[in-house]
Amino acid sequence: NARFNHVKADAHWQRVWEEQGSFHADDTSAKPRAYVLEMFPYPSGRIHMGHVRNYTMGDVLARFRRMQGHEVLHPMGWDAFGMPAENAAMEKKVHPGDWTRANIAAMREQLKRLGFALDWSRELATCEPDYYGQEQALFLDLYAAGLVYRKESAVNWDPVDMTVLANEQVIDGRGWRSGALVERRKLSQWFLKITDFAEDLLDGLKTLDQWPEKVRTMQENWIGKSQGMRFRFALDKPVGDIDGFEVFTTRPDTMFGASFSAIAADHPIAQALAANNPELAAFIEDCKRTGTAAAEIETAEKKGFDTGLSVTHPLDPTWKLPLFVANFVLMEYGTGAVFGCPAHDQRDLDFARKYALPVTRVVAPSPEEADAPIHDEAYVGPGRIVNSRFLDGLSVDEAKAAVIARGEGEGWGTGTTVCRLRDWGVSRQRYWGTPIPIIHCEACGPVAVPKAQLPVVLPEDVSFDIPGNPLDRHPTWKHVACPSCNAPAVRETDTLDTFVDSSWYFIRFASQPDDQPFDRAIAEKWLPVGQYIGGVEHAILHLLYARFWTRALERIGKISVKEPFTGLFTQGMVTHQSYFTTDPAGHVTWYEPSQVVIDGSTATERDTGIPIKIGRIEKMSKSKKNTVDPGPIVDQYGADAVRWFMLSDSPPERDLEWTESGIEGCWRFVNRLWRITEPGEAAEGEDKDLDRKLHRAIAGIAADIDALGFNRAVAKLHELANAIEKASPSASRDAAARTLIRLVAPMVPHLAEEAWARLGESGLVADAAWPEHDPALLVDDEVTIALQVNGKLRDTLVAPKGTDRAALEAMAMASEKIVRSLDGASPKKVIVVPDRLVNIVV
Ligand code: ANZ
Ligand code: ZN
Repeated sequence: NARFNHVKADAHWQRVWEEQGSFHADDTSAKPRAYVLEMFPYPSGRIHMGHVRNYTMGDVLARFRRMQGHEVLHPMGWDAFGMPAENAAMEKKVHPGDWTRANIAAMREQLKRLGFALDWSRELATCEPDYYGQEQALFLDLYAAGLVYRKESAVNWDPVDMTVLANEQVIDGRGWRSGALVERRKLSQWFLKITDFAEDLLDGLKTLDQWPEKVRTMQENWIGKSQGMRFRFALDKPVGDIDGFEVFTTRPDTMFGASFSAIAADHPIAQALAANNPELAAFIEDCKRTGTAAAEIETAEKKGFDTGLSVTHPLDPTWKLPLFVANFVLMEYGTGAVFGCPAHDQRDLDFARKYALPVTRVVAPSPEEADAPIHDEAYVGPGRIVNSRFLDGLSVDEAKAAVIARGEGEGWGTGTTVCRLRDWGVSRQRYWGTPIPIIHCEACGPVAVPKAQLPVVLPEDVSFDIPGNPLDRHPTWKHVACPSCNAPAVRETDTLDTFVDSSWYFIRFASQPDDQPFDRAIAEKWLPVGQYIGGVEHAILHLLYARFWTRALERIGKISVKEPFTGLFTQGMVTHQSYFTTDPAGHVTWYEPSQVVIDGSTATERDTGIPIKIGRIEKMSKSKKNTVDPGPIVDQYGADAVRWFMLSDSPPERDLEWTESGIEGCWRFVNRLWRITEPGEAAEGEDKDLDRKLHRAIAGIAADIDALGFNRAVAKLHELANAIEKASPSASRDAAARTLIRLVAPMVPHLAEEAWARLGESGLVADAAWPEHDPALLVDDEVTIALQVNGKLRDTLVAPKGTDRAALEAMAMASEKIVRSLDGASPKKVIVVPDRLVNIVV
């Protein structure tokens, strides 16, 4: 009895919860609702410690809200489409569907063994037609509303594998599998009009006061709204019939620091010039090899081609600037053309140094630095304008306004805003994704698949023996009749970006009818998600796409929610020491923690005894082999010890280091809780000090869980457990031990149920109410208050120091002796002197 039998208890209570449907969310409940959601996992094969941490946090909150009397929706599902399944198909010759579903089954069992309070009746997997078919319906609704369109766009093309690569599959400009140099190709692809919502997505960020500041800033930067100016450069000689072009700048204040102008490789002027300039044509080809990602453009070497042409500076007709075609100017942004100011822009500076162009400072932090030379770093800080004629002495903002006013007055430029955000390209040339429900007809063009024909189901009989998209080469799947003219036509063989799948799963969790994506009324009862918890790696794309998709549905009248997640929390990572050896050639071999025996500060290989080096403490990852599989740990220590570990020590937003000694400590604490809550002979007598500690813990822990400060709650539980252990037998101690069970129930639910049952309490602790604290016990100092009627002392009461007038008056009125001496008379006036007396005048 001294030890908590986690093997028996875990299995038992998990079965009881399941049988009783304890965590089913009731759509029709009249209770206040709480929607607690953790980012659903990709079914990669096994649950990892990062998942365990994420889901434990959400679970504590979900269980706590239930105890507080909320109807809680806490669902789980699978983000089941994506490339790893196709890779597995290629490497292991297993069908992506079989691989994915087997992984889901294994991971579901692992999650169940952790005892999460999930409503499994709402489980969904995005790879099943009942999910993605509804997604196709939503896609068609957005298409009908003009929020989806098709456009030519560049992709990364692997010429050896003959396949399109995602940005993350391009490593140092080469295909990750083939090693071939990746090319840029243009393909017709589908886009969602997220840019239509750019302003609204920005405005919405201001309302998200329960999101980390950091995440809001990241989204803001990603949308990248900038104030600027567009103006025209006149060419000294026309190119064909083009005699000038527009540039976009966010720094019109630096106009007098200009030393060149540059256009993108696919700018019409560059294209026209290349027609009879093979050298330029070759340069343009070369530019295509730099990837499309912004990060790549930042780091790539800045290269240009001098066209020999020049443009006229709009503020001085005698001033000519050379015109380059440059690899760092993008056609997709602004106007695809810039003026370069090397002193105040790093890319321009790198470029100017390479091509020996002038560098003139026009912004100085102080008057003394007006002519301070610029070395390797452009000056991007604040200051006043220098070397700039009529702008000299103005601040940056004043100078911007002055140049815009001049340009608008003289008709060569206008002030504007632009966003860096691009429309969302959702086409993927992949098999394992949601088929895009479009049919291409030669006569009719792209035609929506009629809703009655949804879902467009993926064919099962596909092969991955040769590279490319299996949907494209499937013998029959794509050949269909045109829905509008009945002529032979072909299906779209692209599938949707998996970020589309995760853009609305939280709505489908709230309501999942068979015949439509969701029932509006029911979905709106649950949404928005009150608390969303996940990794910061999703801070930009997933959250932005989900916010967009929800707004798009709102715009077309499907739902009246705009912000899907009111509260967001991004948790830290689980880390572990890493272990390695290096051979004489410097080659590193990593060792799994289970292969290593540690003794003090030295480590050896378990089997061979060879010395091993102890590496850094870093994020658990397969490549460093420093992962710890939760499965065997749960077997050994039980779900509660693992959950407790996940909540202890580190603040939840920080990294948490997994250690063997740490989990052992947790296991010991779970056993201590088991002993503390052991029923005994009922004791008598008050222990005011313990009462006070208990009530402070109740209030403090509730506040901590509310604020997701799990480690603080854990610390308070440790303190309380200590206090109970030290206390002599008393009624207070019995009550505290009993209450402790409810306080730990969200964190260590199996132990709590077992202890609750052992005490003979009825029902489940999962269904019990969160204990109420007595505010009077939260303050140390108590004072005795005199209760008077017409100035005569009739009673006294003990109240916490600082109790307010209204509360004192209420307490006085509740005194039996006062009621008796009032004898039905109604008070004319009540005088309250806080901490002293209440005098009732009749
Ligand atoms: C002149 C200048 C001077 C600029 C200076 C910056 C600093 P953000 O703020 O990120 O939006 N730019 C404009 N269009 C571009 C394109 N298609 N490809 C590459 N660069 C482009 O960046 C706006 C700035 O990026 C613009 O302001 C322009 O350079 C450049 F001291 O104009 B700037
Ligand atoms: Zn047709």
